[in-house]
Amino acid sequence: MALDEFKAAVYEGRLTDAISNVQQRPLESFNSHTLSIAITGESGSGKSSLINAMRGLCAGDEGAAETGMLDTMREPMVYPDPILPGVTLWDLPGVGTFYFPLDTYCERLNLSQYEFFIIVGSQRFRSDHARLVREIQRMGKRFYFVRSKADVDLDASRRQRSSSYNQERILQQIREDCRRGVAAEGVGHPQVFVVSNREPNCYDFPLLRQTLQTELPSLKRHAFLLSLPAVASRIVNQKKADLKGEIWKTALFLCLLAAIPVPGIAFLCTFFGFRKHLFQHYSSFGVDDRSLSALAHQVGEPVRELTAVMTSLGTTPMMALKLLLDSVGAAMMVAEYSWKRLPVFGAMVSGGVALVTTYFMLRKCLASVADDTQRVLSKALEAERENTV
Ligand SMILES: Nc1nc2c(ncn2[C@@H]2O[C@H](COP(=O)(O)OP(=O)(O)OP(=O)(O)O)[C@@H](O)[C@H]2O)c(=O)[nH]1
Ligand SMILES: [Mg+2]
Repeated sequence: MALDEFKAAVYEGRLTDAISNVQQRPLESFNSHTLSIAITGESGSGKSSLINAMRGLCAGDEGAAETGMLDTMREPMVYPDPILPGVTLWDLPGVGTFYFPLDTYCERLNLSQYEFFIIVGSQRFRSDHARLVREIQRMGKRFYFVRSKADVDLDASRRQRSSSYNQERILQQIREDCRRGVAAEGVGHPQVFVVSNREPNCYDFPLLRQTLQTELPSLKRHAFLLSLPAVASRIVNQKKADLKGEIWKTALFLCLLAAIPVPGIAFLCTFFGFRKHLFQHYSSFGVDDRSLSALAHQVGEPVRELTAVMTSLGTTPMMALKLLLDSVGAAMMVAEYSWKRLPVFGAMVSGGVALVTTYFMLRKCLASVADDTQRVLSKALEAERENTV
């Protein structure tokens, strides 16, 4: 229902309404949404074991993920979370193996299809982890970093210096190492959990479960926001297709203006006619100056942040003039030239040239304004996501 309202607002060029529709939705309303969580990380780090532990299962239990030292996993496997509603846990193959080298891992596993990530590492923070963090950040998605096998580190440390052994200090050192690594990739508040998949009641495991449960509505909202640019893109393209039918009429009108047999007046009429048409597009898609200011205000961004992503023809008269000179102007010169020599035939030919040229130019304008609308909306939605991190 809320999505229908969003779509209608985008179609009608009411971009502020589209955004406020999302802003006003209470967090609880996202409870019914789903969330696909990808568990990724280096091979053998304990991804499958983490999923088993989160589901309250042990290796070998019925329905448990396969674990072990052999690198046999080739396809992602999906498991439902038994407690968190709508959550699916995706067990991904390990990164950096013969079959899944780091360089092609993200594309081959199509990481963009997942909405949230848990990166699992069982050693120090490494370049593989950094690469995954960067990729997830690039997609505008969120993640937790889970450092597994804490029991192994604690055992080793206890054996090495039993007299000065301090469990909490060692756990803190591991947390700090991971936090430093994640933060170095530009993550503001790294969420790091040090766990043992063999002892799900110890260390940060209970906190991991609790944090995921508490943050679930906001993670679902974030995932929903991330899905909106694709929805908006479909709607804007639909509107573009619907408006295409009108273009012939406008082209014909502009060509009639261009045919006024007083050269200077013809040019001015065509110029202002064209400019008016361009402005109509900007305002019907909701990216005219006034609408952009309102939208920028609503998402708390300076308006230049929104206009910076607009690559289309611009709303300024000078831009309109340039376009006109590029296309209609050329056709009009043909018209004026042939008018003098072959009054009837020349006028028909040049009229046809002008009509076709103008038609394609107007189509280009429409496509550019539609593309701009998608970029502006994506930018506004990105700002909205960042506002609620
Ligand atoms: N001591 C200890 N061993 C663990 C822990 N987590 C996993 N293991 C062991 O590490 C080995 C690899 O665990 P998996 O869960 O299969 O690792 P994975 O990341 O799924 O491995 P791939 O799917 O091959 O990439 C298994 O022998 C697990 O029993 C842990 O927290 N502590
Ligand atoms: Mg596995």
